[in-house]
Amino acid sequence: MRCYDIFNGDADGICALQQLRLEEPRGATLVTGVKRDVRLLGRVDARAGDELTVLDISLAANAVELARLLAAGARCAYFDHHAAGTIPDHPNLAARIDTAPDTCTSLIVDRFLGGRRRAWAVVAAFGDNLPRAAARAAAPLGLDETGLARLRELGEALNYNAYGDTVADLNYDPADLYATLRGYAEPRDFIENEPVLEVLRGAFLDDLDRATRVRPAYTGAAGTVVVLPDAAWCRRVHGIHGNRMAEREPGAAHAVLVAKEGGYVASVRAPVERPRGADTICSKFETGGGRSGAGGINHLPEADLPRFLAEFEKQFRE
Ligand SMILES: [Mn+2]
Repeated sequence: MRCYDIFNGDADGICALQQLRLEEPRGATLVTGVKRDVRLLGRVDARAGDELTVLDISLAANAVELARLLAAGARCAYFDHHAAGTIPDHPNLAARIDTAPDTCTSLIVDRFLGGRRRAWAVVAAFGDNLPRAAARAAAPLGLDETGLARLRELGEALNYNAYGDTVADLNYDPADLYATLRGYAEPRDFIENEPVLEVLRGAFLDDLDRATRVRPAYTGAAGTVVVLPDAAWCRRVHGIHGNRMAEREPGAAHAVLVAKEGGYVASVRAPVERPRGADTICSKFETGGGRSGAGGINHLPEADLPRFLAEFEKQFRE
């Protein structure tokens, strides 16, 4: 019998596993990746009797592979908070899925464990940008303001670490990060004894500082468009940079483009105060789409940049 621990490489996935394995240690093959790499079950080749623990990746995105593994006779404990689609009714599947907007996988695991590793769930909730849920969960721990702030910093740092196109873009491979974490029962001791938080905070501030220094490709009545170069730090920080700009200037639209071979990956945010039109502009390009408040284009060919800037101006000029 072999065990596989399959988890999203962000704060939520790592802290969900941390809680479970502190309670029930087991040697398992770790399967993880960057935050957006959610189709992790495709990498697992399990046989009858093997045990899979799956954390913080959408069941909908893994449905075909999950069916394959269950049919092979594997047993699967599945914890998640993303839209699941149809949950298979299979005797070897124990699915604990809650898509409530104020929960995350680590809080679901916390409930499952009766709160026995609560501090890690608090770290994860902060990492998943659920500060109110995190503070609620932290209440029984009796932390002072500094103690709570440290958990928040760790959650946000672990979350930042997971952004990139491939593991090579990241400061730490999430599997290594978990291997370092697993020796610590309490996040407080991890923070004090390992350099990880300091390293990630420094890297984050560095990335953000570099992004802030890039002069916009367009500024006008509609908002701001920034084009970042083809580099690992840009793939790590472009989303957070976009959020920060949007919060600072809620009346304006924003787009962040990251250069890659032959073109750009684009993310577009409608003005926070008028969250409409991001999907409209992105859909005008072949690989674009999204929601009204935020959209993206997977591959914006280099030659289409002028047309993108014109559409941006037209869409968001009031
Ligand atoms: Mn999550």
